[in-house]
Amino acid sequence: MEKFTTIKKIKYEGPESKNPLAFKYYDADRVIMGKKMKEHLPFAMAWWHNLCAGGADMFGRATANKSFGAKEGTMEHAKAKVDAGFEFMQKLGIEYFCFHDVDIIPEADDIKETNRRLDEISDYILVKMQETGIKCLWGTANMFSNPRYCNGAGSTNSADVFAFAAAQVKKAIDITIKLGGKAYLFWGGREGYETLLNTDVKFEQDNIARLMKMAVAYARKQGFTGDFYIEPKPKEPMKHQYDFDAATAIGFLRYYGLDKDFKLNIETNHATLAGHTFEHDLRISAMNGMLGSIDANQGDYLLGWDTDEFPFDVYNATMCMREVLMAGGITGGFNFDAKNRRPSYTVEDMFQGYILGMDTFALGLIKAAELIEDGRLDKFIKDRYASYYDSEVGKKIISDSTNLEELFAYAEKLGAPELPGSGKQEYLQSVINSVFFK
Ligand code: XUL
Ligand code: CO
Repeated sequence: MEKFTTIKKIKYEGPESKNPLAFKYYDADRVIMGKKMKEHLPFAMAWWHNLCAGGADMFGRATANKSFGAKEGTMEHAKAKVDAGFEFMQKLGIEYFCFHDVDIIPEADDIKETNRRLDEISDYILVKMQETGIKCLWGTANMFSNPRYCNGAGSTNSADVFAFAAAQVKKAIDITIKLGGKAYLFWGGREGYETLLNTDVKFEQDNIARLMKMAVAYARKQGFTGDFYIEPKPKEPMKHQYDFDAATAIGFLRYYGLDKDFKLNIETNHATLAGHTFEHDLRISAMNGMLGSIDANQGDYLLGWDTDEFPFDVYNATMCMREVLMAGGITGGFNFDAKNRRPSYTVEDMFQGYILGMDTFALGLIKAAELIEDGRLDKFIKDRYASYYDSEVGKKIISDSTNLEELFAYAEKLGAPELPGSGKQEYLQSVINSVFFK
């Protein structure tokens, strides 16, 4: 039965359109730099925000009704969410979804019953996938909401809780494989600490790696060929989280020999919480060959927490798409890990959040391609390092054929180098504006 009876299929109407339920920039089949927009931008729906969360916060209960006509906490409700989710994705032309195990069913007190429910709902989801052609981008286990994970999952001090986490990961991998997921994700929300007074950091990190290694071994044994992802985040809910940012997660993966199986899922608002720009964490991942996927959202510069807003900042989306284009695309997708603001509680708001996000990324793609075609930024960067390619000493440095003694003698002969050339930040920023508003 149709759940969103007031909403028709969302169409592209172009920038002149004033229709609040139409795309202004996302034109799925428009070709940019040789590829269709929908191929550049494999969008995904986040099951948890879109189908589960009603806008509750620490100070008040939900404003949006996500019952979809069924009693919450029942399997009927779980199925109603599947129906609503697939109708929602179809109406928006979204081809992927991402889920946590407990987003798709109400968790039972007993793991056997939880797993039975997961089997039942994944059968139901599979049918919908076959009917619609919609695919699973990634699955994950929620190992942060249940009180048993108050001290973490892989990093917990309790061996029984660790074993329970392992069981949950096994089942979440089974369901992800069953749904043909492209990747399996770890977001370590509680994998961190509140105080070093009670924490053995090395012990905890060793155990997180053990859990990840077991996950890889198990999934590969089942024939899973997709990527594993770590989604870095510096804090919230824990004060200090081990997967702080891209650089930290890459160091961890290399140290434990997990870097061949894992890539990173970079989330805008997590990068900014770590004190970086979004494009910084994308660049660090890409240059290490580990840019896997993106959780697309944005934070609020006035607030110090993860607000998970729908992407609106076109400059930011452009810088993201510039990184993605320069990296040759991503193998994952763009998952809207985003939620409506609490006072935006209607069905139209749900659709308009996604329309905003998809249009913002479409604009980002268009503008990033224009920046690359304009060429001034790339040329400036190339020229900036020219002394390494043009001079004898530069060539020696980058071909690893000199040493401190030789450079010492060179410096003495030189007396003092000239200033290294202006960084021209203000000029480059004006280039961006001139490409944006021509
Ligand atoms: C939390 C967050 C998660 C992960 C999946 O900040 O981003 O929703 O994406 O667990
Ligand atoms: Co996320």
